[in-house]
Parts: sequence; structure tokens; C-alpha cells
Amino acid sequence: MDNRHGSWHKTRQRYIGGSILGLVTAVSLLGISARAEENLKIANVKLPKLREQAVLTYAPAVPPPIQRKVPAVVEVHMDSTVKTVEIKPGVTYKYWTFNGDVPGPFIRVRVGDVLEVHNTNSDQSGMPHNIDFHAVTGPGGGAPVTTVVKGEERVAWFKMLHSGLYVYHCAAPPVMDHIANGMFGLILVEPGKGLSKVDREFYVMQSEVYGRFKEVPKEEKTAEAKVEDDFWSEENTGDGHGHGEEAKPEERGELIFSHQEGLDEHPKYIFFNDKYGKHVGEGMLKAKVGEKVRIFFGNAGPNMISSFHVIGEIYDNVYREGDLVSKPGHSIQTTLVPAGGSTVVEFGLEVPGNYTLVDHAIFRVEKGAVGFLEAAGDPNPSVYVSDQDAAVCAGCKVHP
Ligand SMILES: [Cu+2]
Repeated sequence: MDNRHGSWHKTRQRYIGGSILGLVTAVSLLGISARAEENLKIANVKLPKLREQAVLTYAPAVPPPIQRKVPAVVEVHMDSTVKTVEIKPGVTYKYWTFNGDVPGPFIRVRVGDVLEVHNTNSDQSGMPHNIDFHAVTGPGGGAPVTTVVKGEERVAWFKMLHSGLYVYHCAAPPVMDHIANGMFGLILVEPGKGLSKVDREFYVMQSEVYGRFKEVPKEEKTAEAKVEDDFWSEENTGDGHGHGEEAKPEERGELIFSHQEGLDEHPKYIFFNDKYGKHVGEGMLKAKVGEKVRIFFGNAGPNMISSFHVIGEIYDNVYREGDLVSKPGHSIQTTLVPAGGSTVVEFGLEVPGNYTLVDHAIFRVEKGAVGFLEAAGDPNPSVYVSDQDAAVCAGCKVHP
């Protein structure tokens, strides 16, 4: 604690870093403190006159497009917290989060804006957290000037020099642990002329979970668990798979994060947003035939490259790697999304039914990398017709 206290005093010193604004101060008040104003004045930084609070949304929601045509200071409040989530029926995991959700909030700004980040920490463990925005130009993407421990707040201003879709994540050491535990999200920096109009936008982020279950000695198991153990035994399952959606008895309870599993690149789960089946059934993304949809897709990794595909669709436009400056690719089936990277895909919906978001490294579907977009509407036999009704094989995870 003493060290942390010492470094807190150090961070209170005015600091001018290498980024375009690269300025940070510690404040305890909402908005800009007198100290912050003084620091900006000393550094001769002129912020845009216009100021607004960022509209923050949580997956799969996306904030509305930006209508203004002039730069603004966009105020964003980020708070680190810990939250236990049932990530699969019978399985809980203690996520480290930004603003209590995984992925963290979707932030939408415009190129030329100044992002005013207020970073706070409510994590009871005392662990420090910060934010590396891939949209920020300057050392660490802002991480070194946003580090906070419990009870602290730091404010920094970053000018958005590039448009694009960018990942942000906590980069407090060990950085991989903070990302693997859920501290990531997306920030969209719209080009000056904005994005083309679509009917619906969605926020989806792929991420891996690394962990091990607590061993429960057989004698401590409930009678029910023992019966299930027998059900899952070698003799009963043969090759040991194919018994449905529920976690196996040995894969129940609290999943404890494992750095070693991460090092071995052996994810227990791979999710589209924070849990198994988040966008399956009730949580399906919804749209209508005739609409044009856009998916802002990020890959937090920390290890895997995603082969992002929507079964039954061909992307009309792919803004590869989140590049909103170059012309998009067209008529693309699957696009690569690197760890710590993103993509923007757009497609029209011509035929009703369910479309399946997958990482086409297809075994990952069983680890959770699957979700659905439901398109409601009338049949369109001029595009898709058959001499029989649609039929689905039992146990199929990709064509419900
Ligand atoms: Cu962190």
C-alpha cells in the first residue's frame, strides 16, 4: 500500500507526455478541476469549445451516429469493477470489467474530437487499472497516464487523429491477465463525413476465457453430482461427447482464471460478448428482411485470430481491420480479425431466417464462438427456394 500511496503522490505532479495533448492530471471533482484548467493553460492546449458527454452503450447496442460537423471535447467516464457472471449454465467467472460489463462500453466519437477520459477504480482488490486506447496517439495509448488504484480518478485528453474502429483494453501489468479477465471494448472514431446510413448496428466482441475448475473431492460431491459423474463416465460416453449443452459435472462451479492456460493458448471458452449463448435463443440479434445491418466486430484475443463469418450471408462491405479510410472490400465470405483488432462488416438481408455469426475456425463454436441474427420477414423465393421445408439436425449448433 505504501508504494501505491507513493506513486499516487507522484502522479499528482503535472505531467506532459509525448502525445499530441499528452496531458494528465488528478481530479476529485466532476468535470475539469481548476488544476486541470491550469495545466491545459500552461501547455497552451486549446480544447474545442463544444463539450458533450459520450453516449455509452453496452453490447450488442451501439450509440447513435454523430450528427455534428465540428470537433468537440467528448467526456467519457470509465470505472474498473469486478463482477461475477454465470458465463455458462452452472459455471461462474469473476470478470474484471470497465463499467461493470464485458465488453466495456462502446464509445463513439468523431475524428478531430478530443476524448476526455475520466478513469476511476472501484475494484476492492486494490489492483491498479488503466486504459490503452488503440485510437490514441502517444505512449501506451494513454495507459501510463490513466493508471488508478481504488478510490482514485485521473483525467486525460487525447486528440483523435485517425478515424477507424479501435480496441481499447486495460494494460496494467500483467497486461494479458487484464485483457483475458474482461477489460476490453471498442471505440469508433467516425470519419469527418460520417458512415453511410444503415438500419441497424451491432456491437460484438470475441474473447477467450482461460481457467481451471476447482477440484471437488468425490466424497464431497452431492448424490446428484455422483449420478452425473456416472452419466459422463468413460463407459457411458465412449468418446465423451454429445450429451447436450450443459456443462459436464467436472466443469461446474467457479472457473478460476489461469495464467498458465493463457500461456499455453488453451482457452476454456471463446465468446461473442461475455457468455456462452449470449446471442442464442432469447438474446439473438434481431433485424428485418430488406434492412441493411452493420456489425462492429472486435477481437480482444488475447491469443486467437478470428475468422469472422456469418453463415448464410456474404458481406457486401468489409472495412478490413477496422479501416474506415480506405475503400471497403466487397462480396467477402470470411474476414480475418487479429487479436487486438477489429472489422466492420455490412450486409443486406434478403431472405428471412436465422443467420449464424461464427469464428469459422469451427471447433470454436463448441467453446462458445457462435451467435445468431434473426431476420424477420416474408419468404423471398426468387433468392432461396426448395421443394421441402427447412429441417434441422438434432444437436445442430449453427442452424437452429
Ligand atoms: Cu486492469
